[in-house]
Amino acid sequence: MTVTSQRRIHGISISKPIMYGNNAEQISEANPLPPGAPKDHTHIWTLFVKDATGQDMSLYVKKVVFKLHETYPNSMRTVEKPPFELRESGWGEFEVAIRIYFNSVCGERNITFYHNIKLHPYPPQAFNGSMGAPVVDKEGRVQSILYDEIVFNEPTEKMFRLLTSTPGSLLPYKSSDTPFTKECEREETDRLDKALRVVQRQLDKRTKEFRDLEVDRQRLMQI
Ligand code: SLL
Repeated sequence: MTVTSQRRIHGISISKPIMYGNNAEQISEANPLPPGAPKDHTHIWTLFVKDATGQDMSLYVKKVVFKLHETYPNSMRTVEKPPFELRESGWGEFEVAIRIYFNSVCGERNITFYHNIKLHPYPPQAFNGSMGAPVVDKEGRVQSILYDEIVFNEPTEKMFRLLTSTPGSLLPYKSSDTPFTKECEREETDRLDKALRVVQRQLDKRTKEFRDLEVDRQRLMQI
């Protein structure tokens, strides 16, 4: 990794909204036990982490490692391409550690966070309105999903370009590491400033949308 590609933009941070959690369905005739799964498994669940705006996370994520309960064979599960999700069956709820490894161009250390896999639709009061309380969707699936943000402080220049590219687009940046002249640098800073303002507006809008959705969800749970 050259010095140029690791150069950081001071004074800004970029936040990427993410959603993570699990959904779960009871084993039934319509939703049978996967071949080879132990007979005492009662549910099929999917655990996932994704970009909340629908952007392809592999722009900046190299892999996601899910550390399951030790009752699972090969409890460290690595997913190296999107969708960053895991489908499994089981009988019990447990806490899973989710570790995100970023692309080396990001110059970021990995991050770890935790999620409680939920299989059952508990009454809302059991969670006292706390985040991540499971809800049941129209298809009868249990959903326990949280919204969060990954904040990149003083991102590298390449990382900044990655994160401010149009949502869902392919990498628009050139990988040339030619040093900037002063003038180029000023132009580049102006361009980045403009891009940053656009992205910030989009993020503010999305954040508000997700907050509103969370409020609606909390309200629905009280009904
Ligand atoms: C506990 N919460 O603390 C429980 C553990 C473990 C869940 C739940 C399947 C493992 C297998 C499974 O559902 N494990 O295939 O046997 O005791």
